[in-house]
Amino acid sequence: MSFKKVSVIGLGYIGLPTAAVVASRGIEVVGVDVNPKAVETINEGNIHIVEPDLDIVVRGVVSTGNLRATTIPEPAEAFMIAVPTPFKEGNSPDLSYIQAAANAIAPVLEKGNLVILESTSPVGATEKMAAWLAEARPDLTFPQDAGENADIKVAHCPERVLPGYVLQELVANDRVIGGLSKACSEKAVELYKTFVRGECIITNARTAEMAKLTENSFRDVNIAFANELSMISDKLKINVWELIKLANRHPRVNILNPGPGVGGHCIAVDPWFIVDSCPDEAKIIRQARLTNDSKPHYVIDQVAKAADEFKRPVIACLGLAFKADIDDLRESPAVQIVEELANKNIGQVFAVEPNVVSIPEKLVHAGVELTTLDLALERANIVVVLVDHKQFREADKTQLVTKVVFDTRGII
Ligand code: SAJ
Repeated sequence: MSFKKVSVIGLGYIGLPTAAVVASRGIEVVGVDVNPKAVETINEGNIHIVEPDLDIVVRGVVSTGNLRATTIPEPAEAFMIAVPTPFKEGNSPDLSYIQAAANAIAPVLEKGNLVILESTSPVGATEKMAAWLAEARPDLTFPQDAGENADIKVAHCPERVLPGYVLQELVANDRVIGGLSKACSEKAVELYKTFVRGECIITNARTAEMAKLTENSFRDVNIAFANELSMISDKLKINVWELIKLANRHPRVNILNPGPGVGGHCIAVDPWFIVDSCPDEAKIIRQARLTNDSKPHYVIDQVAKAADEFKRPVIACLGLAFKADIDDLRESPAVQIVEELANKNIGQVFAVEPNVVSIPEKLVHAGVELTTLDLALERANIVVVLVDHKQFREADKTQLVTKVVFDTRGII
């Protein structure tokens, strides 16, 4: 095996599963994270995020010594960077985490190393990362100047795993590998082949960056279509779920599901990277973002109108996560809806979220109470289904007959 020691920078929703899977192939993996608490948790064989079966894999590789976490980078043969790429004010990409990761690993880089950027990035980010590395290490050569013979190989290989199915998709999905040179791509393929069963397809870094943004924008645009249909259907007094089911009977139609909005750190963010690069051309992509971002306000207005019919109703909001069966509340439309409903002070707002033990401070401040499903259903006048968690899909729904129900996920 050509890679004996690999370092993963950023031990979050992508980095930790990647580190664990690489380690499970018998490679020594050093995970690096700026959060000492996460590092401590992982070194104890535990995990700080919710992802099915990840705890078992992490416990296994930590106990065999194949995975260890630290806050300070150390030399390795390959570095896989999986840090956040949020957007700044004005929806332009914030590359500061990538820059910080590059600066952190630069001192330990050695001739022959491979550096891979896995974080979803705007077109040109891998070239920028290589430039930051080169600036920090003038004693080494990099592909942008030295081409095929560079001391350090650099590639972009965007992560494409679906939260909730990360362990399966990490291994099964095809990977797009965009090196800054042919030699960079080939070296990256060698690394991914150690744990990926899918195909590793070589392209250049810019195309790999755009491929990832395209995948998520495709989904965003299609969800926006479904969300637009749901609002049209409300107005025309049509059940949107039935409508979509019928239209999807056509052999070439496959409409996605409407919802309370689009959340998470990926689909609600990545399309903006394309819009930021090509504002005049990316018209549909921008409109899809605006449509999906407007959906939570639409839900809030509907619920507020219904609340007007009661004297201080109990409003039970089912789900806070950004989608089903995960604990991730980042950029969640459900959180936004619950917070704004509570701030409107139109009733008592209960939140039910079986995947967390506490709710964000801003919700506590707004007066939201985290309750069990049973209590919420017993006390509620209005029920708002915001996430299609398994517990809600399987719950006895007879109690709902007497309530005003807003089912944004079509589970009822
Ligand atoms: N959603 C809908 N209707 C749908 C599908 C999703 O409203 O029909 C909502 C979800 O509820 C959620 C949001 O969209 O709020 C995003 O969920 P998702 O399941 O579509 O995607 P993510 O963000 O969990 O993961 C996506 C995936 N990308 C694609 O499917 C093209 C995943 O493969 C990527 O690796 C991930 O983004 C990422 O990290 O970029």
